[in-house]
Amino acid sequence: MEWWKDAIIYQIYPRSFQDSNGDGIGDIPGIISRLDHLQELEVGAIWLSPVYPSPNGDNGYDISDYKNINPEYGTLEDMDRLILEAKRRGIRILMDLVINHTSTKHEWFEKSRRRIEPYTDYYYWASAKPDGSLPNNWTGFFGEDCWQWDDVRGEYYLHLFAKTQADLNYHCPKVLDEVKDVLRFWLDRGVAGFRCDVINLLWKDSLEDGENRLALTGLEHYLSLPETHDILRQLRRVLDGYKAFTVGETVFVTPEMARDLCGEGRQELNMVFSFEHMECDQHFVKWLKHDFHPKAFFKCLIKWQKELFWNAIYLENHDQPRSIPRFGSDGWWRESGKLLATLLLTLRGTPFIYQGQEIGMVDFDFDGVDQVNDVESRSVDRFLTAYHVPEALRWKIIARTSRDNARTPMQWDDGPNAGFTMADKAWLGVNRNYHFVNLADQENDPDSIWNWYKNLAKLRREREVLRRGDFLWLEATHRVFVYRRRWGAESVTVALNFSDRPARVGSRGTLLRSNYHRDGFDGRLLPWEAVILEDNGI
Ligand code: ISL
Ligand code: CA
Repeated sequence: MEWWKDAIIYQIYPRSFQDSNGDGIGDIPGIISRLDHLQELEVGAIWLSPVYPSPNGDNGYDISDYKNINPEYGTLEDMDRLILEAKRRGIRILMDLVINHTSTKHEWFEKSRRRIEPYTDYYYWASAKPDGSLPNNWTGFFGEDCWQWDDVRGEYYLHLFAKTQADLNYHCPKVLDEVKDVLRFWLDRGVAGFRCDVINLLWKDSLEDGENRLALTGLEHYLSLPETHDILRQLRRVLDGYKAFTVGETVFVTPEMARDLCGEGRQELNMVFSFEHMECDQHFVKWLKHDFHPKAFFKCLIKWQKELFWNAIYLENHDQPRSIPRFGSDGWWRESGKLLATLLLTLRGTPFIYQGQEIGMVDFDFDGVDQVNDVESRSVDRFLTAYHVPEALRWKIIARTSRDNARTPMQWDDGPNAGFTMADKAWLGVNRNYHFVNLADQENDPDSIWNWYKNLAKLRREREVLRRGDFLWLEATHRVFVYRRRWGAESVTVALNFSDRPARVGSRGTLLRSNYHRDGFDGRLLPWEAVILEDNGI
């Protein structure tokens, strides 16, 4: 079986993981110094959010040089050392491949805006409509329009994300050659594969107006088009030479679209990050949240478990608020943190743990938008201000949805700045709760969230059924989720109580794990209890 079907993958947001030189910014030597932590968690691979040179308009998702390392994070030699030191611990490195767009500071863009060949058509350039309005009516991912005027070129360029992120034009064949070259550059250095940023948006079929939508007008002109599949198959040919792995970040995908992107035999991606389960607490767009209803969440997970043979499983990443306040309960922090860990590590697919999740980190404790760095949050704040939304409401919306909720520095211990940096101040505010949410404390506490993650990682390694077994749901009510994993003669049932009240389930069996101290299981679950049962005689 492919290594990635057995592995747990850990996502690092380098800026916030570990600072080694006291400038307040996480870096590669810092990551190297923490590899033992990841080895203890039995991590098989690390997905590194971008570490390339970048003016940080979107913290690395705006790349200005694909073949180098951001000096804030270190050097190419540091990167080589990271690959080597990780390998010594049985850990592979996955790079973030951001090829829908580059930074407007990239040399390609600088040349394209000056019409220097062969770069002239590397981006989507267009002039205003005859009436002087923008080239089309599309709207961007960060809540604003997606055309920016460039004085040098005398045209507009397309940017589906921030205006410093110009979309690459794959109608120009040279662009794909460049990307293949980037792949080879990193694969030759020993990386095991890539997480591919917004990979289902690469191809824009035309720049015509889109049908008006509440958000993302124009989507039908670029969402998972056949030419994008062609591009992925071409990239796969390069990747196959190295037996490399890819997981695609794919926005707005249905299970059917996902199967076309990562189904066996498609020769495209190995798995995708889908978003549907992350959208079940929102109306239309992520900024309009409603209460979390566990049942809708369970139904969505069931649908994806059934419809896809294998996929990426995740509850957190650098774009999403933390999972405990969102799907669990602050009041039952420890119990619900362990329950969510149980869900993540017992569904079928490859689990992704996001830094800090393994110690139950929660959302930021900022007081106002001036403490927020996230380009998306700032853009949304401008958008809401333009619509005269009062400040208090703006802050409420942003505090609940900001991507910075997941980007505060990793909480290693209860020393200054949580052990993240020796600087007086970290680049982004450290959560003041680090005095009681930190790794060092949890290492000494057998009942900690950290020890629960470790324990489940071990169970997953020991029990093939948890990795390969098929998935069958047994109960999915407004607060209880029960499912079974089966592999040959092995059968294990997982029962989760997503509520502050006791609950009952129909399943019985020999107790393998509970996030409470108990000897046996009679069908009664305590608040936020998670149990794993060995099924007898099924
Ligand atoms: O934040 C989001 C999820 O709610 C999305 O709108 C997000 O922008 C989208 O998932 C794409 O994300 C990826 O590409 C962006 C970058 O800002 C994100 O950090 C990255 O994960 C542009 O490169
Ligand atoms: Ca640093």
